[in-house]
This record gives sequence, C-alpha cells and structure tokens, in this order.
Amino acid sequence: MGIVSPAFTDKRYAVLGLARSGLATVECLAASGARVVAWDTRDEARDAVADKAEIADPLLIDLNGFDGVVVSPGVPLNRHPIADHAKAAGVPIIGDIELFALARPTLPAHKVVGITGTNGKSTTTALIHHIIETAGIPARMGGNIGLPILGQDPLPEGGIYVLELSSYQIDLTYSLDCDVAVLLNISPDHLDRYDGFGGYCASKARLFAMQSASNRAVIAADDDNSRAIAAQVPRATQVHAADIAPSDQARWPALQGPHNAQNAIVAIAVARALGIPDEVTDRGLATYAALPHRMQRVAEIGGVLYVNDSKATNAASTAPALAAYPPVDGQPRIHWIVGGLAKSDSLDECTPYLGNIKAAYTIGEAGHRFAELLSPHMPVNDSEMLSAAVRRAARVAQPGDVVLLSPACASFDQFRDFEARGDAFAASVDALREGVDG
Ligand code: UMA
Ligand code: ADP
Repeated sequence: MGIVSPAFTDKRYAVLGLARSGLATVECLAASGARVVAWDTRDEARDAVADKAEIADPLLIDLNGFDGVVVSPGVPLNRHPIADHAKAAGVPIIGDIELFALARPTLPAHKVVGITGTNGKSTTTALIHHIIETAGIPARMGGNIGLPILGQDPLPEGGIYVLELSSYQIDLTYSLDCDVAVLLNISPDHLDRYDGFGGYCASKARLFAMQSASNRAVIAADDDNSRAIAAQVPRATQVHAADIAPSDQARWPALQGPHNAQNAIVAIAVARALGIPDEVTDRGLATYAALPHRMQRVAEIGGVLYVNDSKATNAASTAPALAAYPPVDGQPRIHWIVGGLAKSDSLDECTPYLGNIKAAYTIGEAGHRFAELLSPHMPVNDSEMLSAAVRRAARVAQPGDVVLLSPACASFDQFRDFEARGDAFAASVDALREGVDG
C-alpha cells in the first residue's frame, strides 16, 4: 500500500517526473491528503496520474504557496529551468527521499541505514537488508535500487529501512538523519550533472552532514576521495576491503572478488552499529544471493561460463569483474564484451587486468574507439551489436573460458537501461543453447 503520512495533509506539492519515483510520490501525497500538481513530458506518464493530481507543468504555473517541488532524480537539475523557477518563488526543490525524511516522525519508531558510493551501492544495500532479515528484524529496502521508498509498505515499530542513495537523490534531500550512513567508494561518474569531480564528491559528503552527531557513520577508506570525506567525519568507523580474510570470503559464494570484500566489510560494520551479533551477520554473508546483472552467472554451455555484469557502467566497476577471472596455467580466459555510451575516453581502471583477457568484443557508441584502444594489447573484434559479440565469442571460446559482459559504459545508446542490456545478453546466450540442443 505504500507510505501514507499526516505530515502531508493539506500541503501543496508540484511533482515533476512521473516514472518510478514520481508515481510513488503522487500516490503517497494524494493518499496523505495533499494537493498535487503533476507533470511529465511523456503523455502516458501524465495519463497514469490523472485521477490523483491536477496535470500542469510546474514551470508554467505560479508556485507561490507550494510547500515543495518534488523532482525525479533523472531530471538534470543543473540544466533544467525548474530550479530557477522554484527559487524565484522561494519554494524548495526536493525529492522523494526528502518526503520520506519528512514523514519519518509520523511512522512507527524505526531506524534508517543510508548507503551511497559510486559502485557497489545496490549489492551492499541488498546485503545489509538480507543480514537484518537474517537477524529477524523487519526491514525494507528502497531508493536507487529501483524500489521507490514511498511505495514500500511502512514497517512496524523496531524495523529498519535500508536506502540506496545516488548523488542525484542526495542533492534533493535536506533532512535525512540516517541512524547509520555509509560511503563505499568514490570515482569519477555522472560528471555531466556536476560542477566537476569536486561537486560530485561534495554531494556524497552531504549524507554525513545531514546526520546528528550521535548517529553512526561507516566509510570504506580504500580510495583517496573517501578518505578525504572520512577525515571530515571523525565519528565515522573506517573500514578497509583488505581486512576481510580470504578464508572467510571463500565461504560467501555470492560475494567473490575484491570489490565484494569492500561491500562485505562495510556490511559487517553496519550490522555491528545496529547491534546485530557477528555470528548472525556471518550467516547472512554466507546465504546472500547475488542481484541480477551483477556478476550473475547466466549459463554454462560446453564448459564456457557466461557472466552478466551489465550493471558495470563505468571502468571502475568493470575492473573487479576482470580481476575475478585470472589466467589458468598462464592462459587468459576472459572474452570481454565492452562498450556502450562511454563515461570517459579511457579504460584506465581496467589496465591492471588486461592480461586476464583473451579477446575483446566491442559494442555500441564507444565500440570503435575502444577497439583502437585495446587492439595493441589483445585480439579485438569490433562487433557493434551485443548479439553479434555473444555469437562471435561463443564460436571461439574454449572449455574453461568466461564470456563476460561487463561493458564499463552506460547502456542508453542501444538499450532502455542496464537491465534491458543484461536481459538481451541472457537472451543471446539462451539462443546459443538452442543452437547446441537443436
Ligand atoms: N522527465 C521530464 N522532464 C525532464 C526530464 C525528465 O518530465 O526534463 C521525466 C521523464 O520522462 C521520466 C522522469 O522524468 O518519466 C525521470 O524519471 P527518472 O529517470 O528519475 O526515473 P525513475 O524511474 O523515477 O528512477 C529514479 C532513478 N533514476 C535516476 O536516477 C536516473 C532510479 O535510479 C531509481 O531506481 C528510482 O528513481 C527509484 O528510486 C536508476 C539510475 O540509473 C537505477 N540511477 C543512477 C545510477 O544508479 O547510476 C543514479
Ligand atoms: P551500484 O548500485 O552502486 O551501481 P552495484 O552493486 O549494482 O552498484 O554494482 C555495480 C557494478 O559495480 C557491478 O557490476 C559490480 O561488478 C561492481 N561493483 C560492486 N561492488 C563494487 C565495489 N565495492 N567497488 C567497485 N565495483 C563494485
């Protein structure tokens, strides 16, 4: 049924953007007795809320008297004129996470864990949620993981909300006082939305600035930018991926690779901050199941493993995937499908692992450029299309090899989103199997 709160009764809000988060926002506000004006550039999105909201473009109406303009994270605030229009009327621009923060005092007593970072947010969010449930505590997850928090059922007293927070969402949030705030790592990403890399780092740091001094913080101090933020948050517990013993990690099947050591050490520190006993946390780590599109084993055909890591949308998140399959008997074994809409001209973070790659198959807008970049180091097939890349890799792969989609790029040049790209990969792999069986 979603969250309903007297905090919004008789308030007036304009909602811009009516996809997942905007739709849940309109439903929450309307059910809570607020007056809502809603808008999306897409006709069908507007039609979907016509019974709950007045349809009008917030840019074209007088915003005086409104309590807020609720903007979806996908609306580029640094370029969109709504920012100036709202400012002129003295109306705050907020997001659905801020509405959740405003509703908190009216919800049964609960805790909130907020997780940000460039990579590993969804994995760590799902992992912490799983550990909390393993401890028998009611929990909900929401936010950037694809589940708008206002659409989740409210928890009974004593429950814990686990929120994945992108920098876009933090930018639209002012009063979320997390009981435990978490930073995983920072590397350049989303720079089209920020005033340089410094602006992106500052956005992440605000998660801690919003906290009361008595609340807990966990920061993985494995990169310089995260260390710089940790230095400003003296109360933060600093953790390091290297503190995970390989013998422990070996018992956690869905948390392999150095990046997952970081996710696990953070989850352990959060569980301790929540008072969950270590033995329960260990059971949670051992029973955690991987999320789709993150190093997901989709098939093994003729001794060749097919791995869908479509969620790796930048070079920093692809690097650990390449690291996870080292050469066997000195022979590299990864057939790497890479490309899409690139976020930078280089693949620098992947350089240490190029020796693990047997051949690369480039796709999408960045394909030709990456083909040039990689061809001095390995055989490269400029495949252009994902389905062609899968077929060509399958043709040459030997038993023991790994065909890995870990594109280091956004998907929007050829797919709706990273999920559609991962599904297309799985479908191409399935088609191979039909070829073999038939
Ligand atoms: N729109 C307008 N006018 C504009 C621009 C956009 O009307 O000028 C409309 C679009 O037509 C669309 C909506 O606004 O209907 C934009 O919605 P959205 O892109 O914010 O979509 P949601 O479904 O609400 O998804 C958002 C997050 N999207 C983004 O941050 C881009 C989802 O994160 C999140 O899961 C969801 O809220 C629930 O909280 C996705 C994401 O890509 C997974 N996140 C980035 C990332 O992980 O790298 C940050
Ligand atoms: P996010 O939600 O931050 O995008 P995910 O958990 O969905 O993160 O993982 C995205 C990609 O990043 C996956 O493909 C995975 O291989 C990689 N990854 C996961 N955790 C980390 C980490 N701690 N550091 C770097 N890369 C990571």
